[in-house]
Amino acid sequence: MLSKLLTKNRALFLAYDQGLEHGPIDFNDKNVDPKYILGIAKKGKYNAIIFQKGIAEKYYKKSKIPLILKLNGKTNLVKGDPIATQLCTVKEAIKLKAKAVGYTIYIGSKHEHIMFKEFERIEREAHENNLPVIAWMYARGKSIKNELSRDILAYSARIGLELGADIIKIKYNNNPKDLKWIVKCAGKTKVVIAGGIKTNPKLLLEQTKDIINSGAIGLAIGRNVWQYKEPLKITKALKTIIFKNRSVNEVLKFL
Ligand code: FBP
Repeated sequence: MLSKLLTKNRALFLAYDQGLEHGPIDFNDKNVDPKYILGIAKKGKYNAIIFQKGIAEKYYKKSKIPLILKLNGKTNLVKGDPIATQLCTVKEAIKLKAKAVGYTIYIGSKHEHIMFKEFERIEREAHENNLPVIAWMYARGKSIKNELSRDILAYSARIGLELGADIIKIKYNNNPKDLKWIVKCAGKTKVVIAGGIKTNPKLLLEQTKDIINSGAIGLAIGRNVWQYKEPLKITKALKTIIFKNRSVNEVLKFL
């Protein structure tokens, strides 16, 4: 099921669901346009692009880049323990020719049981239709003291495995030793790392190298690519580390 989404068991996905999660505050005149993002995904030959339904319906149609359709989401306007409920069905994802579906679970939130239940139903339907499921596993809510602690990240990873996710997407806490343990806890569920807010490009490449060396299969990254002044340059550097196992020094020349 996963082979269509991976290259040599590694992956670089381009995430563009921030318009719902954060609002247009993440965008400028260029990257506010989904066509610009599709251009980066195509020219950069990403393994897949991640959209919510509305953008997929209006912009994706003739694209050759595999689509991961996000099936739930929330805004950051509501405070308190988070919940992201289903916004789109597996059937709609199939109609849009998605190659996988994505779903966020806020573990630790007092609403996690609702997301577990919804995830289980979505996952069953997706798997019946040979669609892999990617779970964004984010520990959030009043009961979570530090969402980036080794134990919380490892717990998130293990829940992803227990629930049957094919890939989990988690945050990186900048500690390769922790990530090795986290990847171990995920077992046969593969791990990709979220990009986060825009950071120094050299640091991003160093983190990517550590992430790959720790056993994660790659990145599902957004702002650090499409907010970068030349997204195809950072893409080339990331891909050379992820797929060709090159060092940071070897790829710095691409920037
Ligand atoms: P970025 O690489 O831009 O951080 O995107 C990764 C991602 O998981 C997006 O898919 C999602 O919109 C966003 O981060 C959510 O992040 P958060 O919940 O921390 O605001």
